[in-house]
Amino acid sequence: MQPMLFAHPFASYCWKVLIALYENQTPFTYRVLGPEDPEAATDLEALWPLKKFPVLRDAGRTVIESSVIIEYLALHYPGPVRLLPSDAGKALEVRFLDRYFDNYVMNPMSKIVTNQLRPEGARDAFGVAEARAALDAAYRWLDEWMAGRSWAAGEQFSLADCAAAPALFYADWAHPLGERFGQVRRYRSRLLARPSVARTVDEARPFRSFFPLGAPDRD
Ligand SMILES: N[C@@H](CCC(=O)N[C@@H](CS)C(=O)NCC(=O)O)C(=O)O
Repeated sequence: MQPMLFAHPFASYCWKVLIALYENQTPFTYRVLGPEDPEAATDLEALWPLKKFPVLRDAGRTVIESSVIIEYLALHYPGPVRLLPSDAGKALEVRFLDRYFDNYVMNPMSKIVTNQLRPEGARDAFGVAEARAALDAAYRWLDEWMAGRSWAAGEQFSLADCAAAPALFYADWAHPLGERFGQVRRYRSRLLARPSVARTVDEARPFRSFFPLGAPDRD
C-alpha cells in the first residue's frame, strides 16, 4: 500500500508536501479535497477533527502537519533527494528555516489573504497593516540570509525550500517583493524553476480564480 495524502492543489501547506513527494518521485494516492471526491472531507475529519490539511495516512498511522509529514516521508520513503541532512546540526538549521517560512512568511501572508474573505464590516485593517510590516521585516532578513546561498540552507534543496516555495509564491502575490529584495526575488525564481515546484504550480493553475485578492497575471 502506498501512502495516501489528503490535500488540495491550491493550498499552500499542501504544496510543501507535494513538492517533497515530487522531489523523490514517491508514489502516493492523492485524495483531493473537492467536489470530485465528496467523501474525502468526511474521511479527513474522521482522521483529524481540526480538519486542517495536508494529512497523510500510511501503514495505519495518521501523520499531521506538513513539516512532520515531510520528515515522516524522509524516514519511511527516503529517495535520492535528502530533504533533511543527516548531520544533526545542519538539520537544525533546516528546521529553523522551515519554521521561519511558516511563521514569518506564510502566517502574515495568510492574514492578508483571509482578511479579504471576511465580510466587509468584519475586516481587520490594523491586522493587515501589521502583517504587511511583518512581511517587510521577514523579506529584509531573508534578503541578507540568501546572499551567497542557492537554497535556503545552502547548496542542498531541503525541507526549508519545500516551505519557502508556497510561502514566497503567495506572499509575493499578497505583498509584492520590492526591487530592493533582489536576493529573495532571485531565490523565488530559482524555486519556481525547480521541476517539483513547477509541477505543483501548474497543478494549481486551474484554481487561480479563487485567490481572494485576484491572482496577478504572471508566474
Ligand atoms: N500547520 C499546518 C497548517 C495547515 C493549514 O492551515 N492548512 C490549510 C490549507 S493550506 C487549511 O487546512 N485550511 C482549511 C481550514 O483552515 O479550515 C500544516 O503545516 O500542515
